[in-house]
Amino acid sequence: MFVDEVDIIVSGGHGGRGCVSFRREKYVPRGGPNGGDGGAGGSVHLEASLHLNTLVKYRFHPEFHATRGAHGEGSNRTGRRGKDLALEAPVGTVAYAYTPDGLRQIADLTEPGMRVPVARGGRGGRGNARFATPTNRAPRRAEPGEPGVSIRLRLRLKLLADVGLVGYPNVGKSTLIARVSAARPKIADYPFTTLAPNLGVVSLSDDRSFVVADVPGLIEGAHEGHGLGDRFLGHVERTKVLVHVVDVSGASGREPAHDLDVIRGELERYVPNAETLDPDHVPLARRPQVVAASKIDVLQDDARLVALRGQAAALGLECYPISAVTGDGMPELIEAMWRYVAAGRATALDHEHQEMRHPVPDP
Ligand SMILES: Nc1nc2c(ncn2[C@@H]2O[C@H](COP(=O)(O)OP(=O)(O)OP(=O)(O)O)[C@@H](O)[C@H]2O)c(=O)[nH]1
Ligand SMILES: [Mg+2]
Repeated sequence: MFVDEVDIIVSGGHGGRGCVSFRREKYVPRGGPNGGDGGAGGSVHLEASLHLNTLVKYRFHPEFHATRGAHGEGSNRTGRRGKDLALEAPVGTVAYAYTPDGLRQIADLTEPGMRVPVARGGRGGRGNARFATPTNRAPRRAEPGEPGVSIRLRLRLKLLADVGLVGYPNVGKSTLIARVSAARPKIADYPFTTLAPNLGVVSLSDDRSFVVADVPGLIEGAHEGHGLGDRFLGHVERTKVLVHVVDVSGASGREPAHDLDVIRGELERYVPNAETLDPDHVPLARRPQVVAASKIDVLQDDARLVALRGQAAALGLECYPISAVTGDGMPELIEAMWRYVAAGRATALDHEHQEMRHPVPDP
């Protein structure tokens, strides 16, 4: 099951209690205090994993505690620290903390292996050895451990892809991603074959690679919940270019130029979740877009392709006729994708540099 949003509660472990104890040994009168400190509680971390692609494991098991620290002991023995707890989440997961003013982003797992603490364990209490002073050489005082931080988090998976494939169902989006990457999504001749997004890595050469996302098909009215709805568009929110895959073969019975309009209309009407929106979000309808006229190997009538080309040109969009089955036109489409990806990455870098030069002042 594909789950891309869950709420969980995470708690760091309680710190161990400090100990009250005195050294007692034959021939050592008034040995003095030797109560050790309690161990700190374990912390909860989120850890980005490439091996997961859904948050489903948190759906039915939403509470996590790191272990508590052990109590201090006599002979100045500090209690053992509680064990940290690492919660694995797919790369692309963003964590938000619930605050009185709404959700606040606290982690964005952009790289595999990235580990971010989300709930610290409590400090261990000090043992009585720490309270000895020249005037009180036998303190009977020790501290309790502190409780760990406990917070409620929203986890939201927002796939990290450079290119998003959008279009009606059955137009060949999954066939396209299977052709250009090692992804092997289910492909079949009926609508809504794909029920969850798929990612594929396209490698043109060592330093030219990018990630493509194939998302479930859209239909007219998706923004009102028709078909599978438009919620999967959340997974192309972080892409740099959208590729409209439009079937020009005539087999769908629809007009390709009209299909393009409908999908662009759905992009226009897509309302992202304001609470979990990236700060530099550009509305999907304003992202760079390219048209892939698909299934040209079984093109019945040239007029459909001509009409789609005209429509794309009128909108200022490049149009690439392709067949994901025979491979015709694919190299040109991939090169075009790369151009947009490279341009998008350059702009993103520029922004980072700007921010470094003009850092936002602390409030
Ligand atoms: N002849 C031909 N058939 C194609 C081409 N691309 C895809 N198909 C066929 O079209 C059908 C649908 O392909 P998919 O890749 O599953 O389509 P999709 O867009 O992923 O569909 P959904 O997952 O339902 O949104 C399959 O039977 C494919 O074999 C193509 O370039 N030429
Ligand atoms: Mg598909």
